[in-house]
Order: sequence, then C-alpha cells, then structure tokens
Amino acid sequence: MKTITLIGAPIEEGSGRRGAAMGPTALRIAGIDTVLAELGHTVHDEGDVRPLPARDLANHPRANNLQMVAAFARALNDAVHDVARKGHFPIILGGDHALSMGSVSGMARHADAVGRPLFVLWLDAHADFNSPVTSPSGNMHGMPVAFFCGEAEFAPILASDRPLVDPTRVYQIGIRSVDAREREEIAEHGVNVYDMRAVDEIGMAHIMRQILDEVRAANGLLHVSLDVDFMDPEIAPGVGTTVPGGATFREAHLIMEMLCDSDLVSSLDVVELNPFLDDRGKSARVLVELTASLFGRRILDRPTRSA
Ligand code: Z70
Ligand code: MN
Ligand code: MN
Ligand code: MN
Repeated sequence: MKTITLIGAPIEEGSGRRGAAMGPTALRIAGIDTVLAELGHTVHDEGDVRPLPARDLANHPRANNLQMVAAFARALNDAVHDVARKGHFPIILGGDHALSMGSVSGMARHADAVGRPLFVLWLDAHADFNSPVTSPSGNMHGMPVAFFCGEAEFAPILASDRPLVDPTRVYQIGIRSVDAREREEIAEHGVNVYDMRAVDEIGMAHIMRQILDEVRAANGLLHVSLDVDFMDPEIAPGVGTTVPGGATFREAHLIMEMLCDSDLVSSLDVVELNPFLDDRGKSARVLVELTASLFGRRILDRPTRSA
C-alpha cells in the first residue's frame, strides 16, 4: 500500500480558454480521495497550490500568460519534489497540461537525488513539444515536453538550472494531432512516439510491455502524465480540444492495470479536465476510475454502477 499526496493545480492560463481551473474540484467531487482510500492506501490532500504571478519574468508575445504558467511550474516543482522526497506518491490534479513543466521538473530533481533515471509516459492526443518559437497558438499547454526535455528556446524566457529529462526516455502514446514544426522537433530530439496508428497495428499491451521493460532494465522512476484528450471524446468529452479517434475505455484501463502490476510508477498528473465542457461529470468519473486501476482496482472488483 502507498502513501499518496494529492496536489491541486488549478491552472487554466496555459490553455487559452477558461474552465480547467475547476478540474481539481471536479476530481475531488468525483471521489478521487475516497476511491484510493478504499483500496487501502493512505491519502493526504494538500489542497490547491495558489501561486503568485512570476513578475520577475518579462511578458513574451509567443508564450501566453508566461508569468502565471511559470508561477505554477515553480510551485509544483517544489511541492512535488517535497512529496517524492518523503517517499510519498504525488498525484497532481489539473489544471491544464502546462503544469507538467513543474511536476516533471520536481520529479527530475528527485530522480537526480536518488541517482535513478526519470522516464515519462505521456498519454495524450498531442505531442506538446512546441516552443515559443514553433507554437502556432502561443498556448503553453502545448509546450511542456519541449520544456522539460531542455529545448533551447526556453532558456531566454524561463531560465532554470533544473535537471532535464532525456527525450529518449519520454514515451508518448495516443498521439494524433501534431503541428508541422512539432513533428520535426520530436523526431530530432528522439522522443518515442506510439501514435494511434501504432496502437491499432501493434496493440496497447505490446506497446506497454516494451516501455515497462525499458524502465525496469534501467531501474528508472516513471512519471505518468494523463491528458483527458488521450481518451476518445465519446468516453471523455470534458476537455477543450477533443480529437476523434482516441483511446477506448478498455485500452486506457489496460494501461493503468499494466502500470499497476509493474509497480514502476512514481508520480501521476491528471490534466486538462474542463468541467465546464463535461457531460454530467462523465469525464471526471472516468479519470477517477482510471486512477483507481493504477492503484490496484481489478476488473472483477469494479462496482456495478447504474447509469
Ligand atoms: C497545439 C498547440 C494542445 C492540448 C491542445 C495544441 C496543443 N499543438 N495540447 N490541447 N492538451 O497549440 O501547441
Ligand atoms: Mn497535453
Ligand atoms: Mn492533449
Ligand atoms: Mn529542438
């Protein structure tokens, strides 16, 4: 059994629309803490981080709301690092995906301190590998992977001496919406991409076995970042950018069950839930069920639910 710390990150400034700031509340209302406690884990809820805008940074025309995004990133870097150092499992309740600049940075520091490599499993329709130079939108939720992989374009606007993640230790599954320059960047940096075609052709179980074998062989820590739009909009409509052709309920659950069995996961982001766009709490409930599977709920233990 694990000791789990929930950290709310009500950021929506990275996404270019309102609503994701209500994500942490919706996940709590859907019962994320009680589900984990019922599985036998010890759960602490730290509440939401409430950062002050980083006024030391200059505004940037191609990095929208940079001061607020940086504030969340800095706060989460410290909060997540503190939780991991205590031997607890951080779950970051988003909030838009820009928050992963902070959560992954915090885990990279922790991995550095314990002398183990950090791997990242990125479950998303998007590669999120834009920079202020390549981004078509300027929205920073499309940039976190480039940031923590050390893309040089960030250095002048968001200086940091943090440890970085080796892009060849980043595994992306579910990708089906990538910008032209972004596509070149992920190839150049050597990010491992299993797009939806790969999922269809070789299957989720095979992909997961390959990834888990790599992490295990390297004695790595594994950070999992789950974007709501990884799933098909049919099962998870509560997200700003729906992209058709996403992961099914069964595929998403299989990933979580295989991750649970591996016992390799050290931290989790649950991001991009926009309750304002959700359908009667449907997406929040799916996210809580997936989290339960990651923490040990088995298929045959799942409660029968009326619609
Ligand atoms: C596009 C951009 C994005 C999530 C949209 C979209 C990025 N590549 N990420 N929704 N989660 O603007 O950079
Ligand atoms: Mn994303
Ligand atoms: Mn996405
Ligand atoms: Mn580059």
